[in-house]
Amino acid sequence: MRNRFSLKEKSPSRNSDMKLFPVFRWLGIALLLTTLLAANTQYAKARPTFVVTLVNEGDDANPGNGICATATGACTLRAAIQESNANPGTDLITFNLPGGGIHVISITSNPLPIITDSVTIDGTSQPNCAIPCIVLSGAVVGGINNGLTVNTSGSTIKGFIITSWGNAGIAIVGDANSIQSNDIGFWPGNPALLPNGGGIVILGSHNLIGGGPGQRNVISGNSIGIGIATGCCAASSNTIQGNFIGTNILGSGALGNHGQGIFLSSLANNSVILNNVVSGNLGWGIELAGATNTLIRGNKIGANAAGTGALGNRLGGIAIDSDANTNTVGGTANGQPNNISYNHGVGILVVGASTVNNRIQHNSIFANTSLGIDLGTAGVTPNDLGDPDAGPNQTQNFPVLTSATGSTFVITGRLNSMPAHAYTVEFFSSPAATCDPSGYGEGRKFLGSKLVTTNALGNVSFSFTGSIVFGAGEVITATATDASGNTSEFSLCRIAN
Ligand SMILES: [Ca+2]
Ligand SMILES: [Ca+2]
Ligand SMILES: [Ca+2]
Ligand SMILES: [Ca+2]
Repeated sequence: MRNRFSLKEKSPSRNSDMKLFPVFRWLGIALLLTTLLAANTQYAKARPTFVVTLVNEGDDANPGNGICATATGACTLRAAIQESNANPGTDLITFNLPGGGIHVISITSNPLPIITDSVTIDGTSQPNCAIPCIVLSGAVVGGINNGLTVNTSGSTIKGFIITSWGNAGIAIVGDANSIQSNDIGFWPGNPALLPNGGGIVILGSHNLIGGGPGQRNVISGNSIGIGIATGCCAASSNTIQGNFIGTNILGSGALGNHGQGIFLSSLANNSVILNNVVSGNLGWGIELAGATNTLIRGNKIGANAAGTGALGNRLGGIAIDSDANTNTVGGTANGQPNNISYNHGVGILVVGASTVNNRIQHNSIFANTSLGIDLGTAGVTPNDLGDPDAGPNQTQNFPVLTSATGSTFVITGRLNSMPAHAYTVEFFSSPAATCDPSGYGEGRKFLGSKLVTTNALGNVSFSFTGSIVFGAGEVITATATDASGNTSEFSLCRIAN
């Protein structure tokens, strides 16, 4: 339709030009032909949209005939999925349920069909909807079922409230699917949690949970928020971006998942956890239980979405354990550091004999009740001479600061670690009187870093001149990171003079 319309509109204005410029005339005709051909191709590929008009259940009477209809002629979500599965290629399922307010699709008999063929199921299509307004509830069917199981690639699920499923709200078995704009584990405005076992469980690769600001999922109140590779299946290169995990829909209050906000097993690799708010959970905000090559960047972990107040995770901010290695928390570019604050417990825990090469850089870590970074045994793990000890992050020795001068922004200190090795020393400031009771600090504001190399005895002294202002009384701290990415605990606090 759009192409025909544009053809009619453009023809009159081009007539005069055609007389003067035959080349343009032929070019114009060629363009029109191309447009028409494209329109025909589009038409040939056009696929039926299945419009769900009934919240009740009911099987499709004739899957594969291109029509979503039960025996009584209605299109239910169950029938639409059956028809989409039977109709090879990507279909679109939209909604036009009668009435306003919240529409509850309560599954009563069997779980919905597994999605086995690419589809977009768009809850945002429902008219008169304060998105999301369509509930997929497992409260009646009970059992250990998933709300939706995506066993295909290239599908999109968006705009639902998904509650009360014994297993996952959404389980993704396939690759390259997108899950966006859903509220999972609660009804907005309803104080009662209606948890799923897991909000979203990912067992495939290259899937996207969330995305830009309009694509945020709010995943709260479940046993765990998001699990990657939990139970089976190597899962690679999945992205969790821009979601609220453990908070209300505004990101202003806690609505914690009962366990971890995000949990990655040892079968998860190359995951990207970007720009989420992971706060208010009763377990860890994020646990990397053996996961490798994870990038954790730009998140608020323990703070509210505005970054102005406390919504601490109950066990701590991030746990890196079970031989998880080669993970990165933060980064050197704008937007990559995380805000890890207000957690009950440590900011970042690294434990396990072979849990190594976990780089922690440029983050803002503050107001956690225990250490900002804790390697191994709880509490400050003392430096060992020459740093031959192994263990989590090789139990990397931390620097010792000997002076910090507010008027010149000069920080001096020394590091003893492995002989003739290069280390990156990062410097941080925190407001006055915020040093941990242990005397060791956290690091609220990243001031800069300096690359140093130890001598044959493992010693190096350094003097760093920053460009970021700090004043007398502020708390100055530092970390050391070796070339493999083993980051230390924070140093003893040095109060700037
Ligand atoms: Ca049919
Ligand atoms: Ca420790
Ligand atoms: Ca060591
Ligand atoms: Ca050590």
